[in-house]
Amino acid sequence: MNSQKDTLYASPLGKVDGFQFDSSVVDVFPDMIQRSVPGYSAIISAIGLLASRFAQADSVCYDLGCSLGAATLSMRHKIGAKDCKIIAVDNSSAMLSRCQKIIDRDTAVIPVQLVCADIQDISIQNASVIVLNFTLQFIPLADRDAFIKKIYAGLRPGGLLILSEKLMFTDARQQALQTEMHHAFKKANGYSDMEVSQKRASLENVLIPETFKQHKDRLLQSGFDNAEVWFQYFNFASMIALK
Ligand code: GEK
Repeated sequence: MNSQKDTLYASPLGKVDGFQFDSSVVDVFPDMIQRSVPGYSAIISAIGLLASRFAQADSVCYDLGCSLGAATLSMRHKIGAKDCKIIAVDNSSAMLSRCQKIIDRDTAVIPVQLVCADIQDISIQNASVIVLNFTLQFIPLADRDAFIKKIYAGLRPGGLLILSEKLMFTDARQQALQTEMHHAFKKANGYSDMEVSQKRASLENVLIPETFKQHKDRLLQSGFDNAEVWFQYFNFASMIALK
């Protein structure tokens, strides 16, 4: 299942519609995320290492907003704890049906249950690892506090939340520089100025980033007593919080 090259925004679009995870995105998704999110592959690999350290016997590892299951596969190949299962959730049926095909071809033994649902509506229980790899940024701001509280409640003591997000910065010069460097990253990966600007327009009001402080404050208010950045590459970061 080879990924096609992402050319979705390569031609001028009179009006740029809001970004949707539909079948045209599914076909190019691995190429798109790799060329757009600095450090994506490093984060995916580290999710496997973290899961192998934190997955507890008889528990569930959740991959929320799983897309094509990259984080699920990384965990599935690294977890050694007995009787673990992975529940991977996405509300795009196009993503999930492609993800199912990818999981079916994978030979690792840990059971994976795919669920097509809004991650805010599922029950989260008996979790030792919860992954939100670039997904919270698509949840409405007003719903994020309640959602992170639900995650905290569903984690076992000793459990781990991995939260990767595009970040914003309160300092205007930092915000401008980090945005400029992200665009330079995309251009170095072959995207044109027009592709960068049309994609930015499509994500306006769809992907809503926050600052690290906003994330940390929410995690602390939700019950976690710690939250740190373990990885950052320009305005893309991955955080861990321990229950
Ligand atoms: C990866 N984690 O490759 N409920 C369920 N899924 C959702 C919701 C929601 N409310 N909102 C968005 N999604 C993946 C990458 S991509 C990140 C995650 C990106 C899903 C959406 O359908 C998409 O598949 C995913 O979250 C975000 O490690 O494209 O920037």
